[in-house]
Amino acid sequence: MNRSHAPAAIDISAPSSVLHLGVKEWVARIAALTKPERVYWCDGSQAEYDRLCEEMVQAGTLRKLNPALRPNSYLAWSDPTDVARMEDRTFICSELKEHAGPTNNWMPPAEMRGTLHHLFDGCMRGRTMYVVPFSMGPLGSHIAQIGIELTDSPYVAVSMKVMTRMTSKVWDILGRNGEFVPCIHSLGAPLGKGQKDVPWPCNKDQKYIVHFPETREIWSFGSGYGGNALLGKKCLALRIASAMGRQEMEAGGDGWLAEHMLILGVTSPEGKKSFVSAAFPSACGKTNFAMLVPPPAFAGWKVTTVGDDIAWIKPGKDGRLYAINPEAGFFGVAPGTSDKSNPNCMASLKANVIFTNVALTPEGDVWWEGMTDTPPAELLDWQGQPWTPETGKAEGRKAAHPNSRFTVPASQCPCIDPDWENPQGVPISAFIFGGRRSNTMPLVAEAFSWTDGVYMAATMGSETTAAATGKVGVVRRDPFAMIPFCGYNMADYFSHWLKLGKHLTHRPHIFCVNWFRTDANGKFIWPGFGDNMRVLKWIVDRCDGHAHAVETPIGWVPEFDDLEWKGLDGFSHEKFKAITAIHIEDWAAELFAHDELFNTLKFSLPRELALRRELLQLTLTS
Ligand code: O2Y
Ligand code: MN
Repeated sequence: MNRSHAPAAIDISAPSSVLHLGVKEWVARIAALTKPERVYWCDGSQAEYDRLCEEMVQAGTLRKLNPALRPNSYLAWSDPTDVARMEDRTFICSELKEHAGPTNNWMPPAEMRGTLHHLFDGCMRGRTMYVVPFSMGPLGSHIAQIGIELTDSPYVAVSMKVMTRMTSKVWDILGRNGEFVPCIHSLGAPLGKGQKDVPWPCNKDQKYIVHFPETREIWSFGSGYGGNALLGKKCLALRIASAMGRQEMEAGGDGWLAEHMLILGVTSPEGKKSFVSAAFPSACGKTNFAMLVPPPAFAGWKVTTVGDDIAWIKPGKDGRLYAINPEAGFFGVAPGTSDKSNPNCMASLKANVIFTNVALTPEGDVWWEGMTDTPPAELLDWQGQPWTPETGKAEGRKAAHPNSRFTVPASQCPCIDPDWENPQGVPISAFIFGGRRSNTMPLVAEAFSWTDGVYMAATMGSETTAAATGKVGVVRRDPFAMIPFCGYNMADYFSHWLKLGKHLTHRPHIFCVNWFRTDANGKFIWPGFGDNMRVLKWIVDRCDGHAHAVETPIGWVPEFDDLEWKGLDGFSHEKFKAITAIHIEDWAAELFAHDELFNTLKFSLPRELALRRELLQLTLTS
């Protein structure tokens, strides 16, 4: 990093409400290392957000959208090399390699600290270092955690206001010696004297997203995008938090779960309310499910959203599990989101949004593939280039980047649950695990037991899509949809789930779902979207003990007449059979793939899971 000319002494003094000496010392230490031009302590106010956004408009990072069409909203176009999370640059630096496990990148902590020290030395030169105090989860909730992010990106600072509870009230919660997770982020793009900045600074050569689970620290270098840079989300709320939840059980406490799960509420016409939490890998319609609109035939049923991506789940004194959404906003994928696929999401996006890497219309609004059936006649694409439907098609060029995003307060969602900020959390009746599978997995199945459910989730797989990988239909194992997000050894994570379940007196039921079985022409058989309500109703009815099911080798499944079909007249018994049948040949290959996964994790794989696999093999072949 650039180490030329020592910076003049800068004012790092904290606001008077910061009483925590550890925080002040840490900020001073990181400022001395990174050498910013100034340090700014954020208060999380609307005035501060508006001012930082205006400064970014002046700098060319943001474009203000037409206030008549999209009030108080902005568009950012990132550097084309900085468009997504980078799993190959993400590290879990536990003292022992086996504690990170075979599914994480690992480096010895001392070696990584040396690398980071070198990279961060002078990396904020010419920039402002923002001190961002935030709470993941409602302020003061016993399930919430405090983080402080130091970042040289104003885009990150304003995005953190949307995605977390970013407020100077955090200083009161911390007091003189409260615990916090230190998160250090730099774009890795220092500015020399008089050097003109670019709209989206980042480091094109070096990127590191590093977690130290034992000391609970996060260091991120080189990227200003999404999960690489908004460190409260994947880094804290999943990787560090998952390790914390297990450490607390290993230390003799109850332990808890940090999961890549949405949380939703389902209310029946009789007013009976249940909450479920569901994990899906990417490209499975997770946000659509979180904001599901029941079909007209389900008059009186209501689905409400507690969270769209992450759940923190703790045992309560009553032996049940309670979940909070640690986030305050949605950072969702734009392409494919429309009034048809997700009207609640579209309604959330009417104002106060930061869009990233979507296309710009001549009227000063946004557009992305799938937003409307007919694209606008002309646009500027996500790289600022003129785009028309014709040139887009001829050149195979999308108007919006496939991973383009919206950042929006969750409070704007019309179906937000009244309890979404309840500090006690909401009681979970069911866990649902889904994947994208053209065959093998049935529409829905309920596990026979907690252990069987953990097996179902541990062996989850999902087929790749062209948008995500370029390759279509390759099954990737993604246990619990946590492969990129577990902050420790995945096999130990399975054990943690098994142990936690043993201590519960009221265990949630566990289900797997698959909306994506295809027919001989490769067409989806199940209509999905709002019709997933039919499956959701069966799930909550099963939890209440009044829905029929039949036993299969993989779990309890509904018969045709066990689902509500009102309003879906064309769905025949044959189609139902095609999405629920268990084919022995498919399952032979599936069990082989489970074995491969378990082999990778064999050093600490819980015996229960290996035994469950054997039993499944026997029942499927006998
Ligand atoms: O590419 C990114 O940085 C965002 S990834 C993301 C964002 C919101 C919710 N989930 C995800 C994910 O990768 O699971
Ligand atoms: Mn996610």
